[in-house]
Amino acid sequence: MTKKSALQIARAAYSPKLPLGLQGNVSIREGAPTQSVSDQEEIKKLFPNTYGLPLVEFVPGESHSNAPMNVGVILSGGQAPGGHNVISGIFDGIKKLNPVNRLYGFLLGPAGLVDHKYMELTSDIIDEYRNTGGFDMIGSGRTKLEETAQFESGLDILRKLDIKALVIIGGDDSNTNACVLAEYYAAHKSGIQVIGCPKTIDGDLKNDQIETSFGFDTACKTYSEVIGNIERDANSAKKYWHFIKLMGRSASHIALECALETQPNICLVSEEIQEKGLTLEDIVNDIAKVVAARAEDGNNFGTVLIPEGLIEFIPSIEHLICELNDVLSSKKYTDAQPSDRIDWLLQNLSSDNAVTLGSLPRSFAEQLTGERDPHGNVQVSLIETEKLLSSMVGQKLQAMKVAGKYVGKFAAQHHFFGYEGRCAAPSNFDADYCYSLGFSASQLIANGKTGYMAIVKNTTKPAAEWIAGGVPITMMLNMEKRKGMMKPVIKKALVDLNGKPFKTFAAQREEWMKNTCFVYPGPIQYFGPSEVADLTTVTLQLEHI
Ligand code: FBP
Repeated sequence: MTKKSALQIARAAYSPKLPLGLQGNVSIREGAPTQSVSDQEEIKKLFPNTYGLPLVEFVPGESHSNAPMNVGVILSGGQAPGGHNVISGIFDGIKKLNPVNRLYGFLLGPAGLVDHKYMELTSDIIDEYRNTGGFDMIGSGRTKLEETAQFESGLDILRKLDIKALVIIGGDDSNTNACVLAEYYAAHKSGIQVIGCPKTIDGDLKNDQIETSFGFDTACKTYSEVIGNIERDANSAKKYWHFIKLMGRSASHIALECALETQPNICLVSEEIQEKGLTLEDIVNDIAKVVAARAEDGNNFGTVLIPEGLIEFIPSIEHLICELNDVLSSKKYTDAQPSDRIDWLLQNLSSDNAVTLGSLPRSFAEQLTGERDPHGNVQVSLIETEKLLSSMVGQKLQAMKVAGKYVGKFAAQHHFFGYEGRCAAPSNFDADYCYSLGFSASQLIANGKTGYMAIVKNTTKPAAEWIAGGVPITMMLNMEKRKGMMKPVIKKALVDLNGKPFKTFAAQREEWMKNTCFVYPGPIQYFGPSEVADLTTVTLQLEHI
């Protein structure tokens, strides 16, 4: 048996809180038919069997008997704290419906379904993982479920195991795939239901129906704890500028939430940089100005938060990435198999993009032109923007010094916080939220729903007042260009520059730049007063109170 930490042992006994509507016998309340956020005609045509379904809500109800059923579950994409609680919520939910019900986990993501790799999740396995971080119970993966052969192979194993419904726990891409799979199985009258669950630390799977994706709360708290510690270190020694890159892929939600929690001197917000059309040089100049202004007050230290996806939002680099995505996947490039990728690209890119690529430090250009992920995205987590920015700021300050415009000392430290937060033990919020999502998924299944995502609303209130239900995934779709073709996808939520979280930050940042206003959030509290242990993110509070 593997050794457990004291916290793990104590935490295993935690009973996640459920909304009132899911605590006893449950009834379903259906709303009016829905439509997609845009492109209604096209999406209706693509999803004739799952379009227009009503929103549903679970409320206290009568007891009724439930026929036995087997359910399958898949963890898809990047890890996020709380995944195991979604699975334990599904498990407890289906066992409550009928104790003979069984749960199967497909291994290492969607590939497990296609390759028929699975395990039955029994109560002793589930109990080992209650309230733990990570996805290691069944593993995760990024295989895209999008081809008929994959759907058919999945169908074979689902039929063999007599599985009635499959729950896919994933981000926007995985839930889009869940929607396509639900439609396919409905169109082929396979009798198999597909339900999605909103996961991602990035916080970009949210809209009118989804208040937050699970894992965002714990990941941001984990990063904020460490940022707070760094700020205190900076304020103690007063000799380093810390450049801290934060995970989050394209959207800056994580950086913004951490800024609201820790009040750093600078937090870059990619969406604002794009809107203002700033260049890399503009960003460097702005940071250098803050460093110089603080140096005048004798403060040769500070913190800069940098969202992981920043470079994709700088217009000239965005254009370059667009062309790189096409060129690097073209036959011309694969046939050439150049020994020096950068030299080859400098000769084969359009002239503007070749100039941009040529202007970047070689190591950075190498990172930018590296391998794409299975969805065709640049792997922004591998690009060291924090080092690029600090070295360019250092050069700028040197030039300012020569011109007599800067008198301080500049020494930088670099950090990248990403993987550290993705498998943290879920906060009370994520433990409760995820368990409720899993329970909600079991009810959607019991009520014969397919093409739905499990949701829980009213999450800034105490858990008993949360409202559990389901949203048809087609309601969240719009048409977007992907790899040169228009595809139905769930609209990704970037930081809204008119939203309260950004405005709250923008109203205070001038003061945070000049003065030292650091806040030290400390570690996640799993036990103790509710106002500390059950606290949600500032983002969620500002968006929903
Ligand atoms: P998901 O979108 O799948 O939830 O993944 C989130 C994420 O953590 C991003 O923030 C990050 O850019 C990416 O995964 C890293 O991917 P990988 O785990 O493949 O290195």
